[in-house]
Amino acid sequence: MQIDKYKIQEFNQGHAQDHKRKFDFAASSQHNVEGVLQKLVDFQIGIPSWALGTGGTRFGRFSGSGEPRSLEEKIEDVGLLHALNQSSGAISLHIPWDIPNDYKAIKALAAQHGLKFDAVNSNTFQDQPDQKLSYKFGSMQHVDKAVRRQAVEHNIEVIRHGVELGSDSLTVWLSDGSSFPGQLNFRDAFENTLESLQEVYAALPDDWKVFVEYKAFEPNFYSMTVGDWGQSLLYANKLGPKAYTLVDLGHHLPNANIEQIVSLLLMEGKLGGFHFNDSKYGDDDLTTGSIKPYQLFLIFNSLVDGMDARGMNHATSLAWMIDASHNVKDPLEDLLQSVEAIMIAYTQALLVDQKALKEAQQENDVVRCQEVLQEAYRTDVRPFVAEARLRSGAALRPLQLFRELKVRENLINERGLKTVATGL
Ligand SMILES: [Mn+2]
Repeated sequence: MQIDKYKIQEFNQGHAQDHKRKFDFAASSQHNVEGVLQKLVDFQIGIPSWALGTGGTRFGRFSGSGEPRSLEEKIEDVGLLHALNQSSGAISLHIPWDIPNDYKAIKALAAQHGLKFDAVNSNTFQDQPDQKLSYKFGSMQHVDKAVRRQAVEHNIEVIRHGVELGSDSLTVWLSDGSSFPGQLNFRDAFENTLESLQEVYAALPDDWKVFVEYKAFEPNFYSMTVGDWGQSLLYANKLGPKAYTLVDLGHHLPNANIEQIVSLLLMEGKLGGFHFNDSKYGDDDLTTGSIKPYQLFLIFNSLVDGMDARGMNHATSLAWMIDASHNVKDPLEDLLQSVEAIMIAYTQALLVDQKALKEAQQENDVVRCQEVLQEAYRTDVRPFVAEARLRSGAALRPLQLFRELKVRENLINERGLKTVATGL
């Protein structure tokens, strides 16, 4: 299914008056509205191929209908999202779930939908049917050099696929660790992992980056070999200038101060990528902004402040991606909600009066500091996000149009009622 441009225009015309009233009101009390709008138009969030099907828990999966059955259909799905919001202009592939048969055709299809290929992701957290050695006791940390070698070769193969598609970064998330005290020697596990990562690093093309993603727990429950930002930063620093830390919102212990983490990583020039989701307890993979929207705003405030301090381009300096999995919602609707929440938090952060905040901090005026932050957070910025969409040819209300056009019903007609997205 493809969404015709005139349908979006027709829809927007129907909502134009209402939008204009809200936008004019919101814009009347802000400076530099044009600057903010341009930043919103430019900002793009990568969609991972594995978020397009219904996720599950380890207790079960309740598959939806009309899910993408192939890489081509996954690209089509992201194309639909991008047509609706013009903010989802990249897709992130997972190897081996998404190995293209014909690179040229896949690249052409993505280009047709206005999509780029974001970071490619390797997978050494499960065994594949044709795999020689098992990752049951880890991959890059493994005591057996042959297992480590296999994991390294897999990552190099992922880079090769990425090069063919025009991607320029590799994300490595390792499930390596231990579930019981004494199961492994922490130092050996770290050194084996570092050596393996160094071999992958050596295979990176000159203009590529590697992102070392950390996670506090799960699937291992006693130790994780890349367990927090400190460990990730250690690897990234030891690897070299092409290595960065990647922050996934759901990969922290409860109540971790993520805004402080991203602030310091940016200060060190070592924040490379970002995975959005939300959580109540752990790696819950819930819709971004559904549980802790204030935290999301505070994180964006640190991101904007930290990127501006280094003169970084908000849209292109970091790899922005959603990393979530949906068990009870339509995955496409969920992704539209996530993108909207990200754009709202980003806009609010852009509206923070950084000068006033700095002054209040210098005077130790704690009350004023909070007022400055919450002034931005409590501003209804939705008309700005909608205006940016209008200007880039997207729908004023993507989710509403998704339902009015009966996108899911169309996909079910095309693909069938009982389809299971490949990969998960
Ligand atoms: Mn992630």
